[in-house]
Amino acid sequence: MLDCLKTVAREGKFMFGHHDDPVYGIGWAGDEGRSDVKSVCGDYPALMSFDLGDIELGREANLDGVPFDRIRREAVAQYERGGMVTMSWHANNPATGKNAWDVSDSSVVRSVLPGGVNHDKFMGWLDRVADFLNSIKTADGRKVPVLFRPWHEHTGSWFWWGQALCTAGEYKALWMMTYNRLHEKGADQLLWAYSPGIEPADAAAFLERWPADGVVDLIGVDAYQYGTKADYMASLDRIMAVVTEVSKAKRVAMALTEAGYESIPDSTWWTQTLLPVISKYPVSYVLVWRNAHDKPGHYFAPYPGEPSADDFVKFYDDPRTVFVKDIEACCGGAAACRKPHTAQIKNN
Ligand code: BMA
Repeated sequence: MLDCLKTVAREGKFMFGHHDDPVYGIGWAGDEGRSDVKSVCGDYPALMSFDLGDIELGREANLDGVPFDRIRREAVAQYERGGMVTMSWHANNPATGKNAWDVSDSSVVRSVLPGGVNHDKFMGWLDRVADFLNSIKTADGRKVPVLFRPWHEHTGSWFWWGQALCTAGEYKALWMMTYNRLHEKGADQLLWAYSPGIEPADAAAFLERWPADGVVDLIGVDAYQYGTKADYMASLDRIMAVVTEVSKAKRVAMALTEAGYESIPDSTWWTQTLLPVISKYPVSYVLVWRNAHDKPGHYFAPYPGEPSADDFVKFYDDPRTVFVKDIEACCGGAAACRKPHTAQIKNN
């Protein structure tokens, strides 16, 4: 999977990704074989993203109501069609029992570290994450590789693991504890993505909470448009230059781990805002957030009849974008990357 991500960027292309792509969209929820992106351009995204929030509580469905069984099934299907899967985790606040956005207390990260009052409970949460990820297997028992993206947007202060809510040392310890526990549970099929927000002013600030070399495979940022096109293009350009510098220094892949313009109030956003900036940098993928079926106006990808849909088709047709049908030609696909090297040698 890492080979694929790197190959795509080396060829001057990037994969398109969409959160919760095959499980709901505008005007539908739970249908099989459906995707707003596919309805618009005839192809699934190369990368699909899902969220693990609420798995730690042992729930059947995640924080947005998507059953974990369905997520597992869709992750396997995406892998088998040659595509990639990434997962974020909006983990509940382990101290207060409220959600990930509860920032009422700045001792929460400390409380889950060794010696903290919530440590034992939290290790149980990590085990549930590991068990779920390890359960995502093909029919012949191969674990599906997943780009895991925990503790994201941590340079902002809206999640309990955010900048003002813990020290750099505590954040790093949280990352390492997560990494080590998942490895102890055998989750060696994962790649790890480190994705702050747009806050870091330079490479040093970007690396302030860098957990350690060797425990991150891909870096990126979550960067949404809120203001004008010019402001967004300038801020995206600035932060992608920082990400590129860090990616070269640390020899890790890079991406735009979340992006979008809620309700897409710009009918040429895909080819006139996103593409011109992103094409300047060696990104492996660009991922847009979900098309909520139950939150009016909360969508980031087009759907049939949506005003930016025609522009999205141009974006799809651009030789630089990679969707699932392109991925096989580009790098052989995620499944090919998982072939053991010895088997490849024997076959040659
Ligand atoms: C946010 C919003 C929320 C959602 C959360 C986790 O950005 O989309 O509605 O619950 O992500 O997916």
